[in-house]
Amino acid sequence: MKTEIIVALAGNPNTGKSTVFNALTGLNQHTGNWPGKTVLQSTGTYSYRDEEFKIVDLPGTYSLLANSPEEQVARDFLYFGNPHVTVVVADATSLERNLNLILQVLEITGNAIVCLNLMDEAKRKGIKVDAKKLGELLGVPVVPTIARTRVGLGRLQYEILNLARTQNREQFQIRYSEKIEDSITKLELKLAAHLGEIGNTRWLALRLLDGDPVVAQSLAHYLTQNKVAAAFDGGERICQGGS
Ligand SMILES: Nc1nc2c(ncn2[C@@H]2O[C@H](COP(=O)(O)OP(=O)(O)O)[C@@H](O)[C@H]2O)c(=O)[nH]1
Ligand SMILES: [Mg+2]
Repeated sequence: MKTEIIVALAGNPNTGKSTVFNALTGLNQHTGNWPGKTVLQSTGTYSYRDEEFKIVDLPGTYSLLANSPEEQVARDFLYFGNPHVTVVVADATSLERNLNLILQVLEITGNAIVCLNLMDEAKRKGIKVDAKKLGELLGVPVVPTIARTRVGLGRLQYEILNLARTQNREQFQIRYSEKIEDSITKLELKLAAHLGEIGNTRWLALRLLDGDPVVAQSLAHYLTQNKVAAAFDGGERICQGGS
């Protein structure tokens, strides 16, 4: 059987995430709760150019740092679920606010695409966004869309497939002060020894330096189970959840 390409859909509330999700998956949807949480989980599937995609509509969040159950679900899935591609749906009319989440996602994964939605609203308000330039600055594809009328969704599907096949080698990185960078390096070495292939030890080190209790707990859970596949791999358990 062919492996499915797992796509996570992240974004602030009201950016058109569900509209994108519905447009891509149509009736091929499944809803339930995230394991152990009262947070709604929607997954769906679609085919494109002979590939099968499983798309996970994450809860809408403004950040991945605070501690609401929604933010925990989104963050854990992006990190431990290790999706092949993460699409961040952003509101073109308030890019600055949306960039907060975009940058946090890019610190977790370089395999990301920005879906710059509500382009019609932006135009109506006289807001111009240079998608190409933004893509160059962030190092990921930026696809302008009007999800409500499906404008740009063809290109979005194409970019998802393309990224799933190539995977982004150069990840966007925020440099911190020397002292923090030193601590990150030390922690990363220790984490790499335990985690091996799970990757992005830099992000984990940053969260541990934040003193983030939830990440520490998720990490402990992950290490004790070390059944990566059973817990999160490719979203298997997530996608089997629910009714
Ligand atoms: N004008 C316009 N409205 C949109 C677009 N995409 C979504 N919407 C509308 O924005 C509202 C919020 O969309 P929804 O998909 O529920 O957002 P979510 O909270 O991110 O899941 C709905 O009324 C959608 O119909 C778009 O590109 N342009
Ligand atoms: Mg929604």
